[in-house]
Amino acid sequence: MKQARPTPSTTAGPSRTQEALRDLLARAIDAQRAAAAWRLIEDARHLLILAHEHPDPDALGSALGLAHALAPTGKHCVVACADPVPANYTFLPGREMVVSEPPDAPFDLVVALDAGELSRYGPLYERHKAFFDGAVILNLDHHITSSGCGQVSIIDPASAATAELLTLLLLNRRVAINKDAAICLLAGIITDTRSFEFDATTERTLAAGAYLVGCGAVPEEIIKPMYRVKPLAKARLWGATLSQLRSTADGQVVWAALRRAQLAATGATPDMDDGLPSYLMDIEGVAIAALFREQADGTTRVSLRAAAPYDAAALAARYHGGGHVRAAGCALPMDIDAAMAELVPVLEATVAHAGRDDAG
Ligand SMILES: [Mn+2]
Repeated sequence: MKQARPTPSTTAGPSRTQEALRDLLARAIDAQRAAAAWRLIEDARHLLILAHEHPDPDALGSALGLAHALAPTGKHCVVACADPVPANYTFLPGREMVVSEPPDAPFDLVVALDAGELSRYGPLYERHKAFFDGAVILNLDHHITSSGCGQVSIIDPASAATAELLTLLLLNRRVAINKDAAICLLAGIITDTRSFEFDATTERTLAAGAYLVGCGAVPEEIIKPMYRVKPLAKARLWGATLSQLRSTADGQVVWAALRRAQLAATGATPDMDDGLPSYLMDIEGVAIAALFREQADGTTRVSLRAAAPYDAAALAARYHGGGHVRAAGCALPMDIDAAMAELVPVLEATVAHAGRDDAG
């Protein structure tokens, strides 16, 4: 037997849950800082809304979400980004309105989103430095390292995404979040938390997500194109690579080789290994994972992943590479078989030493 699901009311206004979430989220932002931000927005008619260069869905979703929410209030919004919208961001309504070169309009406010330094807006900033350096700027971001680049800057590291912060800001002013705005904002939250998985996810993040779902955004319509849909060639490439997967040290070290012949045979492009190192790392019992990629010039690139207590960056540094403790990479000036013969014993020795230390 199945429990009947409550059918959402379509005629009445927001549900009690929506109202409760709205009030909770509206109060979750510092009132004075929100008021300062709204003073800038209310004084402006023509807004230039910026997403940082090499945009992710949080940058673009925040920019488009703000534009969708402000459009009904009579504001003229142009969304700009130095780089084009990635082709797989099909879930972002209004992505076709993002420009790489702003029109010659009398902008009276720049809203800079998801980065706290103007240089992060890339060539767009470089080309119009004089304009941006003289512009009134509202800066919203959630990166703890951001210095802030606006007359008003709200840098809120407690937000898992700029889109979360923006949701609070809009609700603080009781600005209606229409369906298109909700989809864009939810896309920012979902992708910056990898579907609410990363530890930046808080109760408030989920509450903002819940509110946006209540506004008509559907998580699956973001998650599926972003994380699950893949080209056939990519599936074949992964299959070819994974079928040759090797392991040692009782499965604590795994590695795979991605050869150029596999790319040719599967019709895949080199970027289609994206996600494969993490996939290796998620194999049960794995402490260190390596993906060896044969390069056109006969050298080999290696992506390394490590679980605590191992340090991928330190391992990569031995070969003049770098990165983070959990994920790093290096390039070896030798062919792929020589690179595996060189590096795999090092990885094996790394876990073996740790094993001895445990025993000792
Ligand atoms: Mn972000």
